[in-house]
Amino acid sequence: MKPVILIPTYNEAVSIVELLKELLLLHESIDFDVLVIDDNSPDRTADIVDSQNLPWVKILRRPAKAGLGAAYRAGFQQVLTSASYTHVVTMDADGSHRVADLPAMFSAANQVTNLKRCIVLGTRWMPGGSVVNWPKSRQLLSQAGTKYARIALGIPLNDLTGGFRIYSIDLLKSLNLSTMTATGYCFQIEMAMASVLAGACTCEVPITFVERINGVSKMSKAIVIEALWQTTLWGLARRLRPNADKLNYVK
Ligand SMILES: Nc1nc2c(ncn2[C@@H]2O[C@H](COP(=O)(O)OP(=O)(O)O)[C@@H](O)[C@H]2O)c(=O)[nH]1
Ligand SMILES: [Mg+2]
Repeated sequence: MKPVILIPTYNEAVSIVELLKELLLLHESIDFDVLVIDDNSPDRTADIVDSQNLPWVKILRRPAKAGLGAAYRAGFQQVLTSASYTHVVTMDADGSHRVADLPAMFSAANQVTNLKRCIVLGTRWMPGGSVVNWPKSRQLLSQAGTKYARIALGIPLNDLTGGFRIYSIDLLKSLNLSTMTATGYCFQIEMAMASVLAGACTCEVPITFVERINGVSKMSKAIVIEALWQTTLWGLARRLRPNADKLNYVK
């Protein structure tokens, strides 16, 4: 197993240094690379990552803030050009996704290694999963988002809006990433839907999500509206033209 961890950043100068410190400890026992995808953060997140001088950490510098979905798609395209990776991890920079949960997720990904298309979801809303220091309003929004997407899209998973995941390279290679439309956080819902359409083996691992200590959330009303609108459109499309989605998302 050789994973690469993709970490999108926008103004995460303090958080990313803390996260890299924790990843450095894990790197002593597990061989992985990191790709930080930075949208030209004004707080110079990318330069600060560079100054850490960690040979296993690379940076993809993008010209301007263009949303989480666009950042991840660019990161996927970059790592797919390398032949050395077996899995791609997606992880927030702000400490909400704990390094402590990674070993269990890696081991879940390893157990299904012979099933070539596979997605492991770090899940908050299942037995053993939890959320620390998130206001009740954010918890309700996240739970309602997952429930709505589950019903609208018929995806039998418990955390469709979370971004702590592992994709097998074979799964990512089987997807038409360029036809994906989500710019914001609903990219996570679109990826879960596309993975299920690609026939991926799915596995959920309970995680503890801890609200950030440093920096500020980039969540906005526009992101919530995009998610609601897109999910509704995807749901209608699936009902009206059930096979078109698969042709659109899966190569
Ligand atoms: N490159 C990039 N990263 C982003 C963008 N929006 C959010 N992020 C990153 O995505 C992760 C999750 O964002 P965050 O603000 O913590 O959202 P929240 O946890 O839902 O409040 C963090 O690492 C952010 O820095 C963006 O437009 N571009
Ligand atoms: Mg966060």
